[in-house]
Amino acid sequence: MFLHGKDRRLIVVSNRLPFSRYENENGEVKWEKASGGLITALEPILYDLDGIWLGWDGHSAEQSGEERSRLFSVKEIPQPSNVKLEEGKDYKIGCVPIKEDEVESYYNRFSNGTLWALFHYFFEKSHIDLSDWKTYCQVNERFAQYIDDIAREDDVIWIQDFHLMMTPFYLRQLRPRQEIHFFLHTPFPHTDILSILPWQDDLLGSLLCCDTVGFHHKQYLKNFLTAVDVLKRSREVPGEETAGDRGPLTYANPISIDFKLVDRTSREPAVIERKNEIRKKIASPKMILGVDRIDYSKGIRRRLRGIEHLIKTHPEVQGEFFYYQLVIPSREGVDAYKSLKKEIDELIGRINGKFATGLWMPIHYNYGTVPFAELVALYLAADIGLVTPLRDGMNLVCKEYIAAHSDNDGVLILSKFAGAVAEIKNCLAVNPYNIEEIGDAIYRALVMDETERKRRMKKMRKNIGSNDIGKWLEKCLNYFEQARGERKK
Ligand code: ADQ
Repeated sequence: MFLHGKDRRLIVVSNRLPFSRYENENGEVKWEKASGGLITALEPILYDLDGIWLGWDGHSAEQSGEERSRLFSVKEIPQPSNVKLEEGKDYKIGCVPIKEDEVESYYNRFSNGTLWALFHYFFEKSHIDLSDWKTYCQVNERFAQYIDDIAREDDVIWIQDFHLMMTPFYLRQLRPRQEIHFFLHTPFPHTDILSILPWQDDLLGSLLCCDTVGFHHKQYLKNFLTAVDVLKRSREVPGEETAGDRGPLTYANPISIDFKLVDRTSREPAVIERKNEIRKKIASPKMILGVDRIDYSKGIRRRLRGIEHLIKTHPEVQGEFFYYQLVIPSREGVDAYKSLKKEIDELIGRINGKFATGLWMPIHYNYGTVPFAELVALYLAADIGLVTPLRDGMNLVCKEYIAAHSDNDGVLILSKFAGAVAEIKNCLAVNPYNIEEIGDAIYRALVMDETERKRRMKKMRKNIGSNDIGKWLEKCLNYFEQARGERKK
């Protein structure tokens, strides 16, 4: 993988860096590795291309002017215990500061409150507030200024996700000739939903300032093109003034995972041993696994009620399975997320209280991040992967589950509203709003014979294995190249 051009560097820009900085009670600066879909997908690319990652380090403080364009090598960061650096590989990071009140307004309220909710079709949760929109623009403009500080003329700027949708607009004003690309990791909603946002024209206008705009799914691309069409027919497009008359090249390209890494890890003797240990501990014939960032869009509550439905309709399964829900803490500053953990705790308590018999409990729950090898061991130990988001741009957990099953066994139950379902034909697809359908699909997975399980898993592995993160990047870079060619004409 390479970027065409000798001195061309890849600068990935996202709201959060893959490391968070914080100060402990003695005032010492510490770093912690963050997790989430965007990091899982992009970090291997940064290592491979020796790139630069620009973003917020999670620490709400102003930086001095001289630190502003400082780039750190990831090797310079005092390594937290949960980080294993890739041998012989490196990339650089640059920090964009965000003040405390901006964190609340730009990050918690506008990005994670307004935009995330709207883009995942939870429009009633989407809170519309002019002052938050202004802070969003202010922070997006700062990101553009920081890019302007470090970028060379030939660098490829790749802005990521819904937190930074206005950055292309500000950057284009500073850098009329710079190569600017954008990729959205969430769904792009239908115009009926998008039009709820009073500033939709500004967001669209900003994306039109890019050289390319990418989405996970062709439906999201279609929604974007429809919105642009409506905008063009209704009024002057704000971004076009600075973008000139060339519009961006738009594409759909489903993101993936480092399949080989997960597959290889699942074959390591220590991981197999750990998987055997997990199986021994659970003492139930079948294990079902759910792995999610805590988020109302992931459908955890309905999934738990699906399990309740299963036990009610098939009491004979009591003692025969064990559901393990792994939840990674997320967006603890956002109101809609604060109550979610409590609701999940209570629901699990209620279901366990109702159905537990002797030493058996249907649901076990872990709230926290687990190391990569442990996650792979859990995937491998699970007979059933239960992935039921109410809406998800892509979803990498289902792909990790498939990649970890180097034993060619296991059943994947996957939401019809996850972008990934378009590529994974041999899963059991469910409507995640339909509790009965989830329960019935689990039952079907529990009783599925080995031949069918293996037939399905082999097909899923073939598909995901041949469309991994390397392929995704290659395709994105080809689109960049194509846009570059068109620009020269
Ligand atoms: P997310 O919403 O974060 O990503 P997802 O794609 O499923 O969702 O990725 C979650 C990642 O976090 C996975 O790699 C998973 O292994 C990891 N993870 C989850 N729980 C964990 C735990 N307890 N310990 C350690 N790791 C854990 C966003 C979009 C998705 C899109 C991605 C990439 O919402 O739709 O797939 O970006 O574009």
